[in-house]
Amino acid sequence: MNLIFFKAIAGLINFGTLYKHYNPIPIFKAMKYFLLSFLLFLCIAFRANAQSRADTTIAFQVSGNCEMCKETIEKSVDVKGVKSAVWDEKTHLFTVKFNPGKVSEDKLHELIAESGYDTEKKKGNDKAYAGLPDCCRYERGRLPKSK
Ligand SMILES: [Cu+2]
Repeated sequence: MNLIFFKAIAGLINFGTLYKHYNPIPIFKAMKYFLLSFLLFLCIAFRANAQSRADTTIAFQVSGNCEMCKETIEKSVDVKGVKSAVWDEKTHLFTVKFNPGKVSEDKLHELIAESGYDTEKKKGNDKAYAGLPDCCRYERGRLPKSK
């Protein structure tokens, strides 16, 4: 947003300077063109902004066993930008809705791994895994697939 305002101000200053030197068209016409192009610019800028802030939903595998795992996994991604997070005990599929402008996909993997659980991309933290209750000691080494 700062850049947008900087550009808008720079545009205003440029306009004034140019107008003094060339005076090619009546001032009202010039103002109209300037305002129109400025509005158009704002529209484009806001649209680009809105698009980058749209929520997205992804799903990936996270190891785990039970209801308690579900709680730990889902709570681990309770950060700004995450709208919903559901881990399925049977399929081990973790479905998360989040805002990519506020939190990255990699960060989500990181957070889950920190809580002791393996994800498709990141191995769970060993210390955190050792601290899990017995029922939650899932079989390790099945994930991550990509490494
Ligand atoms: Cu568990």
